[in-house]
Amino acid sequence: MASQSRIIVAAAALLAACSGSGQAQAGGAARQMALYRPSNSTFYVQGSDGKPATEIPFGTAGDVPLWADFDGSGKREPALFRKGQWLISTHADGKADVTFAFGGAAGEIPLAADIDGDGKADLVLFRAGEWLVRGTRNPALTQIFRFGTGGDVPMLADMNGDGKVDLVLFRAGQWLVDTQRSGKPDLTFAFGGVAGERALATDWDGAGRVAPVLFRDGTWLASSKRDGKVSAQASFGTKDDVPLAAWFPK
Ligand SMILES: [Ca+2]
Ligand SMILES: [Ca+2]
Repeated sequence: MASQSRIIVAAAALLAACSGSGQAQAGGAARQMALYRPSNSTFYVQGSDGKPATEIPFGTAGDVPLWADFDGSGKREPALFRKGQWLISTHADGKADVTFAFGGAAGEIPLAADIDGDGKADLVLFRAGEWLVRGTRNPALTQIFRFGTGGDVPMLADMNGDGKVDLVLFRAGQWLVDTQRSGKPDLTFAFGGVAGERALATDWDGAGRVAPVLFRDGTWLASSKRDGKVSAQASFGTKDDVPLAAWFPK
């Protein structure tokens, strides 16, 4: 398929630039998985060192967790979206040292990824097919993209490996990717579709190729070839956890 040949041309730049895709952490090729547990408002970060997951208590009931490189340091940090307030813990210590106000309407879904390409995650709100972007290059300007509809699960990741973050939707087992930000999917594939699963797009193998991943009650399933088949899996977390990123360098 033509789409697969494009996938292979993965730029290493996206590792640093694309916080929506499971970017590399600075300073080494450590495996990492991250999730959020709403029941105790805690981030859990699992490394490859055999130690128990790092726990970062941060948030309160109703917060939406985010995991992105907001300050361009090359490392992701935990953040929360709370009714239009963005609370960022730059030092990953559970203290919100940077805050923004953006959004707050009912039903919107917050996302964070570097849309404008300056290395810092931008604030994004998905409102039933509208993507509102408050970029770090020009925070005074809100960019708007249209792609998808209410009920879609939105994601931001560089699916075609050209170094630019793409708009991604998960819709009942179908993945729709708009790499041109044109409002139309130009890359589609099927993976998943089981009730209760959560979808994320992440740089699973650390090679800069973003894989679709499904999280089912603590089991992570990746489909590196995007052929609908599970190519790798891992266990981390449990039911009701929110998967944030997985990175498994070879
Ligand atoms: Ca940015
Ligand atoms: Ca792209």
